[in-house]
Amino acid sequence: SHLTVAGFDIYKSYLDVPAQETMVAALREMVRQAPFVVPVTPRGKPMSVRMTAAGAFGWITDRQGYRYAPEHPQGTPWPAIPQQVLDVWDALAGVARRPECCLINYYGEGARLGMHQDKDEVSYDWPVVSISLGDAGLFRMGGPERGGKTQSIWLQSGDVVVMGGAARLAHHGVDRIRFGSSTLFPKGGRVNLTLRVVT
Ligand code: MD3
Ligand code: FE
Repeated sequence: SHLTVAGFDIYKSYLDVPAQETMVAALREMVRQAPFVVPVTPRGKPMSVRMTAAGAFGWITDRQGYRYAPEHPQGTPWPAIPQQVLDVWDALAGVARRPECCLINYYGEGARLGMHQDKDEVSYDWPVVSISLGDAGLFRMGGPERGGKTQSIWLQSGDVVVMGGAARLAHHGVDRIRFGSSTLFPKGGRVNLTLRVVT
């Protein structure tokens, strides 16, 4: 239950429970301004994950394709990335750029995210920082090629992952969540915040 991929760093329980609760309060405010949507793949298939975003750009997908967009599909600007979230980036990414996108993924019962690479950013030179909240999720990580060997690890509430270097272009996904394994969200589920430099 340990991942050995160059550039993959996991900070178990980086956020304590009070810090997670503060982040959930900020999350509720973001979602009030920018509600979760059902993303649809370019081929027209609805994804099981619900998505929204904060920052200058949000990652969206619909029949038009995958892209970073300056507005929510409802036509409003994305909310600002909360300072508490930027503080995690500053502490762990240690780079000159600030994230321009905080993608917010919600996993309800049965939701998953298929294996993919994050390749819609202009540069892959910047790390990606991921914050897990709520129910545990089984994260799977492979290498730069599709269909290679993979390793899996459970990400728990408060865990933070930093992907840089070779890990930045690794294939990865979320196979399943342990619905109801955390009490952070009264109705259950997992939220992942992913911070990225996009331009
Ligand atoms: C490894 N999210 O939003 S976060 C995504 O838990 C995404 O919601 C997953 O994959 C989630 O694109 C995984 C951890 C993560 C994020 C980005 C990565 C791992 C990564 C980029 C490169 C390599
Ligand atoms: Fe990803």
